[in-house]
Amino acid sequence: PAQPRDRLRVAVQKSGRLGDPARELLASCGLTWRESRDRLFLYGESLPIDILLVRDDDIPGLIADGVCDLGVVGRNVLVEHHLERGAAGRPASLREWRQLGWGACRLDVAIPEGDEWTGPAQLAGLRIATSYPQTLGRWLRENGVEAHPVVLNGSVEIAPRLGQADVVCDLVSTGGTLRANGLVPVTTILESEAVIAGPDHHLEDGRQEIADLLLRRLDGAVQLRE
Ligand code: PRT
Ligand code: ZN
Repeated sequence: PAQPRDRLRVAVQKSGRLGDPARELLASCGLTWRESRDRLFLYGESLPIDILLVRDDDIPGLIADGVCDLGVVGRNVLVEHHLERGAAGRPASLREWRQLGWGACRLDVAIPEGDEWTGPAQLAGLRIATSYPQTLGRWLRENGVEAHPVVLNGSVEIAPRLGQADVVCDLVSTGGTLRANGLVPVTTILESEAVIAGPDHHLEDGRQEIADLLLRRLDGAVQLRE
C-alpha cells in the first residue's frame, strides 16, 4: 500500500502533446509551483497539489499503485492499461473523472492506399502493426477476426513499407502521417481525448477534499474557455 499523504499528487506528461496543455489547465485553476532541481516533481505553492512529470504510458500504473492520485492522460492509454490489467486477471481500478475536450485523436485501422476496404473480415490472417495490442485485440475479437498484431512502440506507420506488417492500427489526428506513408484510415476502433484519470474510489487522508476543490475550479476553467 502507498504511504499516507496529505497533499494531492497529479501525474502529467513530462514532454509530448499533453504536457503543456495539462500544466496550463492546472495553472488556470490557480496552481503555482516551485520547480525542483530535477524538474520531475513540482511542489505546489498555492495549493497542496504537487505534480509529477512522467511518460504518459506510466500514468495509469502510477494511479493504480496509489503513487499519484490523478493524472492527465489520453483515453487511449487508459483503455489499453485497463485491458492489459484485465488480461492479467487483476481487477481494473481506474476511471475517467473528467473529459477535457482537447488532445482528440482516433485509433484507426489504416490500409495501403488503393486497396479496397470491404470490412473487418478482410483483416483475417494479416499482420497489423500497432502500439495498442489490447485495444486492437478487443476490437478483433468483437468482430470475430483472427489477425496477427505486430507490437511496435513507434514508427508504426512505416511498418507496411518496411515489410513488417500488412496494415496498421494507430493514432490519427489530421491523417497527414498516414497519407505520407501511403495509408488510408478505413475504420475507427477508439475515439480518444485527454481525460483526468483517477481511482474508482474516494481518496484518503483528506485528499478527496483537495481533489474536489481542484475539479470545481477545473470545471469553471473549462466553462470559461467554451
Ligand atoms: O514520451 P511519452 O511516452 O510521454 O509520449 P508519447 O510519444 O507516447 O505520446 P505523445 O506525446 O505523442 O502523445 C500523447 C497523447 O496525445 C496520445 O496518447 C494521444 O492521446 C494524444 N494524441 C492526439 C496523439 C495525437 N493526437 C497524434 N496525432 N498522439 C499521437 N499522435 C501521432 C499520430 O499517431 C501520428 O504519428 O502524431 C502523429 C501525427 O498525427 P497526424 O494524424 O496529425 O499526422
Ligand atoms: Zn508514451
